[in-house]
Amino acid sequence: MTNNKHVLNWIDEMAAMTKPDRIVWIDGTNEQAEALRAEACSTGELIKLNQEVLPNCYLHRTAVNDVARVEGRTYICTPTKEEAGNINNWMAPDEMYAKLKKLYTGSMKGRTMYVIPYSMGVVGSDFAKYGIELTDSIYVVLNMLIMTRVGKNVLDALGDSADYIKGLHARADIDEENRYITHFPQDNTIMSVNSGYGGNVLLGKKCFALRIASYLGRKEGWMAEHMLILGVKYPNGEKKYITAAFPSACGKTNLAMLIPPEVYKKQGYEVECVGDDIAWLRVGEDGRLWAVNPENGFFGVAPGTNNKSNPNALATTMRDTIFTNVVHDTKNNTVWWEGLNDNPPMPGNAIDWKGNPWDCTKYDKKDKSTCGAHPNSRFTALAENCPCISPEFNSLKGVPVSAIVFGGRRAKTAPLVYQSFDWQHGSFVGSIMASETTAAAAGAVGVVRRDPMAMRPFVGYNMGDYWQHWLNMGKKIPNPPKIFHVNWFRTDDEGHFIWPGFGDNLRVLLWILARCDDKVDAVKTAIGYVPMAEDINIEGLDDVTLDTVKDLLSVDTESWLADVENIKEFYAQVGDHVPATMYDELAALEARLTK
Ligand code: OXD
Ligand code: MN
Repeated sequence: MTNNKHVLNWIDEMAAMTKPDRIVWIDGTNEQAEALRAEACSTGELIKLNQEVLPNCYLHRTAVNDVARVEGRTYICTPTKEEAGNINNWMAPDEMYAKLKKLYTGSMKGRTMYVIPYSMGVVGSDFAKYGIELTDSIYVVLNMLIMTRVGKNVLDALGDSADYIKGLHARADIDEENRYITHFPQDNTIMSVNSGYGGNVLLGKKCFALRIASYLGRKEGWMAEHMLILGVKYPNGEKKYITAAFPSACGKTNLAMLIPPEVYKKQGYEVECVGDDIAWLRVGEDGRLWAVNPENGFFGVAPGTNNKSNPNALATTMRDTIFTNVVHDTKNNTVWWEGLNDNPPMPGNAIDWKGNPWDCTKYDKKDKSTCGAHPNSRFTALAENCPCISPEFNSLKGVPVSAIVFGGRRAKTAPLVYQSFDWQHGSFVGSIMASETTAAAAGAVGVVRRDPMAMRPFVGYNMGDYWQHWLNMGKKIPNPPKIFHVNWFRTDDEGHFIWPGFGDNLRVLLWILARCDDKVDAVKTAIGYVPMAEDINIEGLDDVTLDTVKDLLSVDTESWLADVENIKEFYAQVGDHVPATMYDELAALEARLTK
């Protein structure tokens, strides 16, 4: 499919090491994909689901020891440890290459090596970056065909260039003890071994589009962020775009596809999804920041997805989808997961994510081992099948960003929404992002995990340098987006969520966009600009009064001062690359709180 010597030599080298029986090039055609699906069904790697209810949908189960990303075994292999920083695992490139060589050698004997040429971003666009993934897993091939743009046109666009990301994935023995997800940013190389789980093996996603891309972005003057992208369409047809970063399990996919509350729908408001996980951001010729979603599909968490939480995601999964580690309803040959509906398949008709008969009557919410679907079970679905996919999804130049929103899961500290004073302060707000786990049963507040810009596991270099890159970018954007922070998860004293969330989050997004247009005032507080309670529209909300909103917007000095101490500890952990500017912002926050 190509005469590119760089590509051919590298594949020869990898094949000489892994020793596959056959090499198959993936051309992006439906005929080839169909043949691979049939082959995977014949070996049990995939189960073909009810084609009338779920056309072109399949079920896959991973090994039971291989169900999630493994941050502890994810490495950034820069020449020095300092470049990778304290937050990443690091190993010297030579040492890691030597270790991996042993694991890869002969690992594809008796297997087929698939060559997947893929693009992150629309092929030929300014944003696009190309990759080639070599893998011995049909599951990976079929997922990559959904999550990225795959085919011969990628090789044509690459031409004779050596400018592509090399990715080698081998399932080997799915041995946890020898599982490695490794990145060599200086070599444009990703190597993953002993896993078959999506986040570890779909190398275009976290490995390339975040870790390697963040490294490239710093070098080349752009940004790769763990952000959804959505468009709000106003009744007059005008559109504004927001990107938002939340730690995993804070509802990014739900926000990206939200359905406006009735009062807004009636007026003609619409929300369009551009992306649910990753944004690549560049400064446009017009001086604004522009965003594209480099992916082509959604790798979403299944449990909790239902007709109320995210009808658009559910609709997206109704065709052309690969489900991983959900319940198999063998009577209807369909799938089920916790939180889908109240009708789980009955004992005798249900196989759990491990492949064992499942008895839903024994399900106990507090005991994860009784789940039918793994809590991290997934759907891999095509973006183009999403009912609210933005017409700009395939745009070559992306969409202009009005607002960047950071968020976390905080029981008390963070108000429903606040605006940073400027880009520099906004970067600081991103650097202190955090989520709390609540031990609901005991009513106790759990641990705070700092997750700067939701990028803690995804920055391909030193976290302190990454923050400096944010500060530098602010100086390069003549007309930068405004930066906000939201918290949908404030609770009352009994631990109940106060804000309804889901579609009603649009009410907050509209305040944010009004601020971007200088159309609404705000109150200046120690942490930033907070809305006046009456400016958050609560029309049509039964359980939310003006007092509730006041409560949601309150800033509690005590808990913020406690947070400042926690931030100091975290900054110390990030180490001596933390920009002095961030320490200045932290000191300024503390001073405003104690004034
Ligand atoms: C994801 C994650 O899968 O952030 O998107 O873990
Ligand atoms: Mn993610």
